[in-house]
Amino acid sequence: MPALTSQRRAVALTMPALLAVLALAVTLVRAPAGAPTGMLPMAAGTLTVAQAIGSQGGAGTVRGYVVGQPTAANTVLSSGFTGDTALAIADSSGETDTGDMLYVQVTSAYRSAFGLRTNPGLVGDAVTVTGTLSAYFTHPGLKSPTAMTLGGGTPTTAPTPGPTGSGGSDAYYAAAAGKTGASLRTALHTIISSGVTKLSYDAVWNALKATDQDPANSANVILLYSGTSRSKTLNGGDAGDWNREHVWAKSHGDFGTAAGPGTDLHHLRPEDVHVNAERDNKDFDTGGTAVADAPGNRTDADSWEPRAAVRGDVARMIFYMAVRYEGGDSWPDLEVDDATGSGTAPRLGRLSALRQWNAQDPPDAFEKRRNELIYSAYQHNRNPFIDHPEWVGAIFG
Ligand SMILES: [Ca+2]
Ligand SMILES: [Ca+2]
Repeated sequence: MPALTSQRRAVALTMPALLAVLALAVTLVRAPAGAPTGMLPMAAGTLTVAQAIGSQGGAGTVRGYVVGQPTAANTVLSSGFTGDTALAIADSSGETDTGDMLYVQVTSAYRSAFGLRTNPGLVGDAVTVTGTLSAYFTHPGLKSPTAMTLGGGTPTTAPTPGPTGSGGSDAYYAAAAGKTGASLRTALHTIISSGVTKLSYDAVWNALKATDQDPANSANVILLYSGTSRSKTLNGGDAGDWNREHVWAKSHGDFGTAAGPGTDLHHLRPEDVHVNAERDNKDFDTGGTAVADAPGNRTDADSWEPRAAVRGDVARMIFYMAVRYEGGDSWPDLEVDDATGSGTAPRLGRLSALRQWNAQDPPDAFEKRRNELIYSAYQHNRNPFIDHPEWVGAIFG
């Protein structure tokens, strides 16, 4: 978090100089007065956001920093994104004045890569967009994009090299670079425990409605074990409702629901009230009989085997908890063991099954999106094992 913040500040500080150069370049190559804007040579004609706001009408290419999601002429969300159809870009990555932003329409072809609901980590990144410079949300805008790319050929800061090249999260893990085993574990514990915002148990309801939203239906959440898509409004404690499943069962360490491990979004998931009660506080392991209302899951007296699509997700949540909570604060030291039936001890197993599941079910888009959203909008820490599943072997191997 501190590394990212200072990096973005550095980007913002260099912008006036960059703008001066760009403005000069555009002035020098600008077509004769009266020529349509669409006739500007593409290579040299990239506009700043300020220029695009002043050049509405015709086609153009604009470069700016993603600052949020516009929802109305004077409203731009900077977190908790609700859709993939619009971006606000600005000449400064720290811009807060909507008057200095350009609203960019994100058409269906670009939503999976540039929609903020799907990619909340784009905030602060530079993008270059080509399209029609015309009003969007009754605000200066760019519509019907024909090209959208990250960056734009004028990098202002070099990215911090990361351990194994994980794109946007490299800077976050800089202090873990080159480490393995116990020293990697210690570095990750410090990284993921720094600058964390702890949620109240009540705030978890709304957070889960965002982090676990059904990609195919924004009115619903996906339930972890059963895989069911269910209305966000059915959160509660009655039959047919969904509630807050603690994947690291809260009796294993008896940490309850005060702000801390019991409210940590990285291991909390929506689940059907009845299925949640069936899983109870069992450890995770392979085997058992089929669970009727959660297809693909199996259970026996002391263990639960999740459906194949979320086995890796469960494993990475458990490994996160073991490294996040090391007993140095007021919470117990949570540890993974290779057993089941550990009762109320701060232990959860079975390590051998969890390692296997991490390998069998690598991080998917849903899991990565929720990690990004928890980082950008809620807790401001990440699950390292989603970004680097190979670190399970490096620490728990
Ligand atoms: Ca999965
Ligand atoms: Ca621990």
